[in-house]
Amino acid sequence: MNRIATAWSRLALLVLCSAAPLPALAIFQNGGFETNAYTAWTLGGGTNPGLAGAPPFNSASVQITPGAAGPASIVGPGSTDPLAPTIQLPRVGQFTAKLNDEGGGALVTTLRQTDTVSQADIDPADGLPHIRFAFAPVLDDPNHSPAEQPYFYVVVKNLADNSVLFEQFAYSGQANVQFLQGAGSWKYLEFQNVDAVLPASALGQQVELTVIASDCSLGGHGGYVYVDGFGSAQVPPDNSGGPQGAPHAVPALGPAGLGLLGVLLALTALSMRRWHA
Ligand SMILES: [Ca+2]
Repeated sequence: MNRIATAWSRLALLVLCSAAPLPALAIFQNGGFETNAYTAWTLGGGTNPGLAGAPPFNSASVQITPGAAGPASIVGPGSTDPLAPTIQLPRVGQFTAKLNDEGGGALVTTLRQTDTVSQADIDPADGLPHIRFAFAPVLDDPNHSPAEQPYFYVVVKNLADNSVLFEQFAYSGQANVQFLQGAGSWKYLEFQNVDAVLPASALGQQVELTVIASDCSLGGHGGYVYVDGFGSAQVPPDNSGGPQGAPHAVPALGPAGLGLLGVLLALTALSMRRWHA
């Protein structure tokens, strides 16, 4: 009887072990905000005491004084932005997240989600995991000192060692970012597609994505950022009916003015070097 029982448990174990693994889900739940809510995301924030140090700013520059979270909303079909009239809303699908708002108060809004990088996040084109999304910052430009300006920041950290895998930063009016002129003193960028290539070692690791949108630190000027399409797949073309997949949202990427993406790629390369040295 014992031998039969053992045989049965071995068979059961064999069946269990040979069962096909569950297909891994691509990174980030509700990455497109299509629940018309911040389901699966954590909103937070506080107030902005000003950035630490001098440009170029990075994760060490970001300071948040604990307090109530800044505003956040979701924009839906038919939305327009009078401060940034050429932004196409919503960006992907029916809904797009809007972190922070037009008002001042030195408020900071943070958006965060932790997830595990899986095989489903590997792009067959290069065999590496990717995190992709689209963002469009709309920031008042009161011409304060750089550390006092409204800003946008996004970072992907590996939670195992808190290393920065990817980061992007821009403050309002930053000279090497090709901001468009919005209404009044507002500046903005049309949606930019971001493709963050993670190292192969990120596979199986927990990563934390954080997006921050901050007012100016002096309290009088607002700033916000639209974000959408978080995941590992290519961000689909927008709803503008324009050329499909054309990088029309990215301001001129000439070698003399690489602008935001050039700076950010350099920042990324720097952080990779720093953390993988
Ligand atoms: Ca969406």
